Amino acid sequence: MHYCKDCGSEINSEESFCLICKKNQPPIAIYEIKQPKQFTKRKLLFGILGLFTVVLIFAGAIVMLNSDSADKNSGSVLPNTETASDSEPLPAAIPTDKSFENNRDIPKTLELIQIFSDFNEGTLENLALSNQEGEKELKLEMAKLDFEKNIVADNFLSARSVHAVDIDRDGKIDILGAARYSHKIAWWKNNGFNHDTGKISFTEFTIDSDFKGAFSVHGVDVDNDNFKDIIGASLYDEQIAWWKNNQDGTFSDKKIIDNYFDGAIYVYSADIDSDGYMDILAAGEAVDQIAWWRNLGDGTFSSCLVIGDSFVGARSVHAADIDLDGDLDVLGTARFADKVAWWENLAQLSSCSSKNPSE
Ligand SMILES: [Ca+2]
Ligand SMILES: [Ca+2]
Ligand SMILES: [Ca+2]
Ligand SMILES: [Ca+2]
Repeated sequence: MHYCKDCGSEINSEESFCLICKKNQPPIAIYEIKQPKQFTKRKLLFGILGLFTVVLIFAGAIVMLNSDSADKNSGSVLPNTETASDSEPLPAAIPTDKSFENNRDIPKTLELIQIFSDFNEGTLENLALSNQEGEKELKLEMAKLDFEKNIVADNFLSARSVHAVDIDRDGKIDILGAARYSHKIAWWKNNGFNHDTGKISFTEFTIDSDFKGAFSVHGVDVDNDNFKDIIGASLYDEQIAWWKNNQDGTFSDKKIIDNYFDGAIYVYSADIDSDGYMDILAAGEAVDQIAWWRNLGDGTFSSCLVIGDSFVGARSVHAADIDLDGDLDVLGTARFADKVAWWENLAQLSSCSSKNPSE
């Protein structure tokens, strides 16, 4: 539809002549009256669904907020780290599941990012842990691993062997020693901590001062009276012997187990035959043997029983169940053969070397 620019009258859309003004008039405007916007069925459907979705989201948000509020007031005894501090602002994004993999806004638990240790003169100085931001640091001072020397005896000539057992059953560990050139077997009673000196004090008691070339000592309850007795090896006298604990801090005279075990240099004890009595084991450096003496239970022992022969320069002996079959096997070292060996306990042992006159 056209309109005359002078009188505003309608002009036929097919023409430009105004019937009122009687002259040609270009239209001053062209108005196009648009129809009211109509929704097609598809657009209407999407619109309804969209509105419904918005309503659902809004309703869901309200439910979540109510649920969160209910949890706060539920009286649950379980810790809730998210709500523990009401005064603190909540994180901007609260995760809806347990996956925090991509959410770097969530505070992380303490992470080990650095462990360093500084071994300085045998001392482990520090173990440090810190979180990722370095905000917290935990330092653990480790116990120093130093040792301080304390002299127990300073005139124990050619001291060769030491063992620690509670001789007098006072709950404090005492010390046994063997001195080759002093020919002595002795024990030092542990007197406990001395507040004046700041140290533990000991008192020496001689058990035997004529055990020639005393080379090895060991404390073991030979006669099952619950007091530790003493066994020893004499290199010069070639003896294996024991001293009974009289239960009053004194010991019996020497009791010979073997009077001729050539090069007796090391003594040890274990229940080799599992009869409840501690047997005696020894290394003979000159006879090149590892041997044992069965404890007969009445303070006496069997004759020497060889475990390892031709073990040149037998120097030490020990016992342990190496093959885990329930019995104690025997281990030994040979000084001149440069060997370490163990012998399986087969309960088939031969007697000692013919060098032993007791055989
Ligand atoms: Ca003691
Ligand atoms: Ca005893
Ligand atoms: Ca035994
Ligand atoms: Ca075994």
